[in-house]
Amino acid sequence: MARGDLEQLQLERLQATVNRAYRNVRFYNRRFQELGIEPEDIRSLADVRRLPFTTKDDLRAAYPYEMFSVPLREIVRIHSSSGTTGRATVVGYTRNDLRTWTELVARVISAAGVTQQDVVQVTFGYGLFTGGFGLHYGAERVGASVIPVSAGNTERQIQVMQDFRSTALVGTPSYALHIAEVMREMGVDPKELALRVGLFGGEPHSERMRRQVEERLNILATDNYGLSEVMGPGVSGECEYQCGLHINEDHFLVELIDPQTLEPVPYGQQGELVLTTLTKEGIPLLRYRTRDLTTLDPTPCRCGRTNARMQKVLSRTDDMLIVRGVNVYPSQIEAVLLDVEGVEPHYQIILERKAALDEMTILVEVSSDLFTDRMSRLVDLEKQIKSRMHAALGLTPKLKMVEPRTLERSQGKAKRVIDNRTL
Ligand code: DLL
Repeated sequence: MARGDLEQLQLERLQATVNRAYRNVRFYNRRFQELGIEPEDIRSLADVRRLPFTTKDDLRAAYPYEMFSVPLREIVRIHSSSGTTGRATVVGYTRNDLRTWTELVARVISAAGVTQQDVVQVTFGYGLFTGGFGLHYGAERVGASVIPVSAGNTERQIQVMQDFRSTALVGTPSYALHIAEVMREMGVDPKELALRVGLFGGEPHSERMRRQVEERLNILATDNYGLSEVMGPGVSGECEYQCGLHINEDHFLVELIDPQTLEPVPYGQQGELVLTTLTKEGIPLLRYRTRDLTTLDPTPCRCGRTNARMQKVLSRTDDMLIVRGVNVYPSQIEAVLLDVEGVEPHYQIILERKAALDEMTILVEVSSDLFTDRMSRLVDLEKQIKSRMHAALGLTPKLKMVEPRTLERSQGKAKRVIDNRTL
């Protein structure tokens, strides 16, 4: 779609969404009154900036159904966030919402090159988490043969992969690496499998981590992004060129803001992604602050798609760690570690406070031959990582090198940071 046509469609849909939110959701009605605006004030796409922001806390306060803009009898599906970082948030879908969701995930899956010829193995959990059901229906919509294995039981996953000749793997990137590891232990050669493509999402993973997944499973790995509050997976996804995630802009209006000043950030610069839903009926969201940091590129892609692309999400405004006053993102630590030969893509960051001082320890798995070799190699590696950490972060963490398979593996999203400080 040409930009002009897209913008016209977006404006019509934005106006409808604003009307729906204003009339049916008390929270928005109140916020409009506080701001002294009415739906009729939204005359252009730029007017989106006059609308109120919505945050995760607003959704929490509305628990469970206060944000719904339709009566419960029109809601046909309910999902929820896990609530690990606070009270859970609940999302409801109307029949049309489910249709849209399916369609948008199908786009993401098609962009990765998956067709009705493919056998898609879904390793996301089926449950309140949106990953399993979201990818499942999208893959069915494409016409692929879908295997709903769900999360866990890694040996069985591999057995299924062998016997059913799965060609596409769906899950978190960290679980994909774990599958590769168990394959090696079982003596299964990925080259002998039918697997050719992987659709990964739900958690950040660096470019280097992606390459490791690709090498170890002998596949092309694409990244896809979404969040349950806004819909689940299907917000954006990469095509086979792997150069940014195409945003489904006909259903989501994107803005990028400076998380401190809340002012817009120009193309190419990093900012917090803010999304306004354009077609959702169950829970229309205006200017939802995702806390995810990215950059936007509005230029058309080599693949021919004209919608804007967002760069891989590597960090969030709320995952920044402050260690002895130094700001550190886990993604920076991952970047340093995976750049060093001999380091495995499994690590954990542990924070403690000793005598009023922060202490950061990084547990990192290194290849097993390092433990059987001369001790000096391990010492050299440690020195090398420390000096690179110092250069990149401005601080030198403690390092603990451990043997492969020491750190706990997750079957869903990996837990990289354990903060034991009582601040
Ligand atoms: O993780 C939805 C999803 C499922 C997306 C499966 C893709 C595949 P939530 O559990 O609500 O929803 O978590 C949303 O996870 O705000 C990001 O911080 C992070 N996230 C999701 N996808 C990616 C990704 C699902 N591809 C939160 N890269 C988001 C980086 C991601 N972070």
